[in-house]
Amino acid sequence: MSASEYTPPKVWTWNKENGGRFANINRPIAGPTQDKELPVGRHPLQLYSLGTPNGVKVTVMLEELLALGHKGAEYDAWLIRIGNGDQFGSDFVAINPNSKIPALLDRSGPKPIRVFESGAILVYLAEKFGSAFLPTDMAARAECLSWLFWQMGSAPYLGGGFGHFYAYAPTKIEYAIDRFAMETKRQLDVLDRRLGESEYLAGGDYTIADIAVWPWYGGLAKGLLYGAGEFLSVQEYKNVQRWADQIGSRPAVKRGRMVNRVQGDPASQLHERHDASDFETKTQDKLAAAAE
Ligand SMILES: N[C@@H](CCC(=O)N[C@@H](CS)C(=O)NCC(=O)O)C(=O)O
Repeated sequence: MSASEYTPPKVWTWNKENGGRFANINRPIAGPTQDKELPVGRHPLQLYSLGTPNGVKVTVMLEELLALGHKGAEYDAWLIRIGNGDQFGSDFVAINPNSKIPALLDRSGPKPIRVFESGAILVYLAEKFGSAFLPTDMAARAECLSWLFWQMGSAPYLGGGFGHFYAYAPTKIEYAIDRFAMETKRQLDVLDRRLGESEYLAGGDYTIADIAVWPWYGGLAKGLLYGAGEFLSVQEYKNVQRWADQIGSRPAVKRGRMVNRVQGDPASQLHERHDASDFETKTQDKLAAAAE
């Protein structure tokens, strides 16, 4: 049935056959589907995640904290394969009742602290490590949190709206693609104007706002999301391009992007991270060579 022929019934019911990428993991109910224990490593921070834009925010933050010398930011990063439904396992749901990566468990205190939602995780880590990458001056802090929350509110239009209908939906619906392409370009223009007046989103300093926005809009600007660079004419956003390159060249960002990554060049994929040396020895190309 084409989009124009569809008349919604009086009461919506779950049609498992609706197709599209991720249709196999989408459900209209919450909660765990299976009893499943999560592994626990030796570090205080346990991260359960995947190298998507939302996951990358947290691994970049942890690598930046370690680069600043915060040894307490050592972490074990475990892979949650959302395509296999790992996010519906009982232990994972106990950390994130919303069943989405990233999810963090801080085991450094007497009682483990769970943190879910990438924005909340960034603020939690910033506060845990002396307001790192989160300004303490009231005005700069307000600007930083404003851009952080801008990302949390805006990216679903990019991912769930534009990305879904442009790249994943089983049929190309012009109305939906037009609507979300327009909004995505408007968001890129919002960023471009801001980055035309200041080096980073919150002002002169690199903050958790940049860490949150970069994996989504930096990725989009560099043509890495949904194969949509040309379609959205991303080269036009010169200030976003400058900022995306600047952040992408940071060593901690390069490392953070590798963690829990399961696609692309095998040399760029570190499925699990338990030690700083893993970047040199445990990427998929090295593991494959060692297994030969
Ligand atoms: N607002 C959440 C979004 C998290 C999110 O959408 N995660 C996706 C991967 S990027 C996920 O786990 N999807 C699995 C599912 O929907 O079942 C955050 O920022 O943490």
